[in-house]
Amino acid sequence: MSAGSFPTRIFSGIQPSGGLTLGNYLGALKRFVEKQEEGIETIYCMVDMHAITVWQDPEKLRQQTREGAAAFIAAGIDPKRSILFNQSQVTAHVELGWIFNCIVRMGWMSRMTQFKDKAGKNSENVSLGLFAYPSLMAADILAYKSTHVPVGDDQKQHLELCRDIAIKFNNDYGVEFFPVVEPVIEGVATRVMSLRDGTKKMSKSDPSDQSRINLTDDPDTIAKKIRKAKTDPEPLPDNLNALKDRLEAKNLVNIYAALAGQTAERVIKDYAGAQFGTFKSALADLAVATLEPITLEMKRLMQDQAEIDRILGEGADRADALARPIMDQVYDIIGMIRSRRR
Ligand code: AQP
Repeated sequence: MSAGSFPTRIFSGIQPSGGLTLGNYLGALKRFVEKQEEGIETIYCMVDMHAITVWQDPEKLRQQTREGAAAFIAAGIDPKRSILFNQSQVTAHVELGWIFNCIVRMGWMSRMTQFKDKAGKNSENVSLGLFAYPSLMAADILAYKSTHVPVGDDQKQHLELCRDIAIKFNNDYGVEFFPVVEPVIEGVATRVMSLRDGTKKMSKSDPSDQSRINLTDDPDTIAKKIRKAKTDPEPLPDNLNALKDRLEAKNLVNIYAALAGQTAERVIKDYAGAQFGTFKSALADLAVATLEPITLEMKRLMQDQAEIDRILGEGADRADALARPIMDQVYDIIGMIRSRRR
């Protein structure tokens, strides 16, 4: 079953494993808003169950979940038009996650590069949850029979796994039940890189705060981080090809293009021959102009945390109403007795 034979439904999520970054904004949030504006049914989630695959301080986790939700709303997600909630409030995710753990093969999981990157040399000591993460992610998506998933480039392999899980479930049970999802990885900022190392993704859990721009950073901090971003001594060239091996410079050009809504080709033409001092100053102005209104609105929203919790609860009720009938059918398909009176 391709995604095409199912009604279009968008799902995506972000982990509240820290404060959101410019990478999360450009690679995910900004695009979530665009999908909502296209009038497509959109379901967005703070995936708190994913966050605990590495240790989280409980109070910080609650705050980061609220702050993430505030970032969604401040960036333009309207909780009336989109469904916005936190994952743990809708139990279908973990129920289907377990079922998918029994569908997915160890060999498939062992090939997941994000696990290898995150576990590093410490793979004996990380949680089983971190290993099983992609199967829960497939459940997040398929609990709603979602057809399209806007994500950054780092999630591509997990979405391929989600497709394999849907196909295997459908084959194993002789049904055409789950859609084979389409990844939506678009734009110039599908992989925003660290400001300190052009080979590493900008990440909220990078130990260096200088490596990223946080959505909570004030204008001075943003400008300082951009000014200090690693570059090289050469001025900007007049074509993108010449940036092939200048990873840090290429990253800044891509960030500029994504923030300005321009192509990277346009940016390089406009700044051909410019020194980094000039370019970084223009980039800092652009980043502040884009992010400052979002940061201020997040701050305002965070003053009424009960309201954020209410929005998440209402979103969870709406999400549950979509997922529950799908889960009832899943249990029926796999042969589980459902005789409780609800
Ligand atoms: N650097 C990035 N560039 C473009 N997109 C990115 N995303 C994350 N980082 C970048 C996209 O944001 C969405 C949510 O990701 P996530 O926070 O759930 O998990 P992640 O991909 O593991 O992001 P982080 O910041 O690296 O989190 P930690 O440090 O906790 O592991 C996804 O669509 C992702 O592609």
